[in-house]
Amino acid sequence: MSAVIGQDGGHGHAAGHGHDEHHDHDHHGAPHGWRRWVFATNHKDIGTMYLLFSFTMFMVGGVLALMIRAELFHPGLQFVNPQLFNQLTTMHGLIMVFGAIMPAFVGFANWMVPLQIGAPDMAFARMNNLSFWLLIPAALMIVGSFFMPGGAPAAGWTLYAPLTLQMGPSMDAGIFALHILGASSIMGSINIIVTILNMRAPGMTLMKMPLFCWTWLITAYLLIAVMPVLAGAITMTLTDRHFGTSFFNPAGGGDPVMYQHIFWFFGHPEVYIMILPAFGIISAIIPAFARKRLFGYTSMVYATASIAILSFIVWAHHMFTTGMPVTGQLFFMYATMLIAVPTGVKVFNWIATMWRGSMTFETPMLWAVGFIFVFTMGGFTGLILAMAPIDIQVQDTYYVVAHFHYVLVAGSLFAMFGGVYYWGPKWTGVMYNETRGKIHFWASLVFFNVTFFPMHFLGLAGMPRRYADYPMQFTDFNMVASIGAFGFGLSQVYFFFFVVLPMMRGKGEPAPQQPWEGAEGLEWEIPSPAPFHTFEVPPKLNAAGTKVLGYGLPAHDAPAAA
Ligand code: HAS
Ligand code: CU
Repeated sequence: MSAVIGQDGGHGHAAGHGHDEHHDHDHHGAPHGWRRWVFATNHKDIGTMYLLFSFTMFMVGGVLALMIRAELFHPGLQFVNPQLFNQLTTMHGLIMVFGAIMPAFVGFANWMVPLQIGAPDMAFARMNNLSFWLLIPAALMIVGSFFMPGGAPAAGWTLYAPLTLQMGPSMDAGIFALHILGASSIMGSINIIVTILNMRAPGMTLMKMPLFCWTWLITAYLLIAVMPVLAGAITMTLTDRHFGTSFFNPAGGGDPVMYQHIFWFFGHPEVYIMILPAFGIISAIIPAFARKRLFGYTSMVYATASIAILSFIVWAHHMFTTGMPVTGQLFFMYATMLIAVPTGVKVFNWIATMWRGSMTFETPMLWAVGFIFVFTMGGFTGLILAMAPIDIQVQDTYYVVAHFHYVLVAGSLFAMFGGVYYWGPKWTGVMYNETRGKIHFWASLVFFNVTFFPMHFLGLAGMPRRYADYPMQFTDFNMVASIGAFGFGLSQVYFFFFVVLPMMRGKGEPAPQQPWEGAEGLEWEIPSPAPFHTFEVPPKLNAAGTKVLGYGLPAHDAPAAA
């Protein structure tokens, strides 16, 4: 981020910002001081802020997780009381989903979408600024809710009724924060859609666009479709709490199961909102280090769209134990299993891309290959949960906890780490230390599995989730999981101090314009670090849309000579 943190003030030489013989090199550089960030309208700066914000929230959510694991290290209550434990699990989920994973992917989109399509910035630069700065009050309200009377909300990240109707004022703060986060997400999504549809460089057709942009285009539509559904669910919760309605309050004839239907109609697409951009990052990394073009590009696009469309008809696989009729169970079971097909297409295409490639395993590739193994494992347990007779046995046990951490931590998060190592040299202008990157990867992979693999067996043995205590027979695997969790947490502290900070401070080998010889795409056609302004004049592209042949509008588009 040195280029955009002001070291060279974005005065990187002109090659990347569309200079031609008439374009002078002395364009205005990055503004200095706090104004640069508070009034940021540059997609790279806003991307940087999103990424740093989400890493901070990842650390906060991680501390809550370590408090949970400390308590669960041994049976009995040692550190927290059950009420605080319920607050910890609720806030860990809310912070990781809405504070860490979703903003991180918006950060990647801000940095990479304009660069990958040859656009000078996002379409609505000021709305982009607002999308980011809304996160701060929302985060302060969510984290601050621990210190409100009655403590933080303790109804699960799903904010289930009728529990939410019994919570203190922090529930209202949580609802307000989620409304703000939803508004931020919707604005971010509108920005991404308009940028991709309206601002691609001439010749960059949709079917030539990098898959990362495709996954985000589809994710953005998902977000716009489902964030209002969440807003509806939590607004009805608010009116039940304060305005005498009884949507979900059984005491007034309301139905808590209706809340679950509305929440999961949002909630399941939401989990795909957290994985589709990850698929896009993996689809960028694997071809680069296999030195082969992505296998089945078109089928990848259609598979992504299929996953998104199917995600609207599977929501009740989270509700198999709510007394659903068998016909309902059968429908949601088969519809959910169907999703394995397009997801499988993606996994097979990544494997086919690597097949007979000339592969090297620099750190980004380690994360990508690690992702395929552990995400697929999480996908398979998802399929197992999709089978109602099995789910009825393990619903609300640690088996579910294992599943979603394999797809979210080893899925979404591993892909993000891969993306930071892959695009970080372009963002900061320096290379990370390869040895340290490999230490971070292997420590994370090992400790992740030590933490969450035992949870499959705890769940199969019947250990319920969201309990502060458990009977003696679950002790061993909980101890193993807690040790793994602290190892995983320390691995991320290592990542921050030994990989992220040095890169942000420009400490490392200078990054060449093209650090990865097999990588293709417009982001590798500009200098490292990326100059403050890029593609101010539309680039002329090669047929594949991966190389810049020159700058300037195509003859027929050039404005008529004065
Ligand atoms: Fe999930 C619960 C089912 C993917 C996240 N999931 C959760 C929760 C979260 C979450 C956060 O059906 C807990 C929420 C809470 O707090 O209660 N999930 C699936 C299925 C998939 C899936 C079928 N989940 C994700 C992703 C997530 C995520 C991605 C976040 C990033 N999940 C469930 C179910 C529950 C659930 C139940 C409720 C459990 C309960 O009781 O509460 C699929 O998208 C996975 C597809 C991927 C694969 C692997 C790759 C495919 C390959 C092709 C070969 C496939 C074969 C199988 C051979 C399947 C390699 C083909 C078989 C066929 C039948 C076609
Ligand atoms: Cu689901």
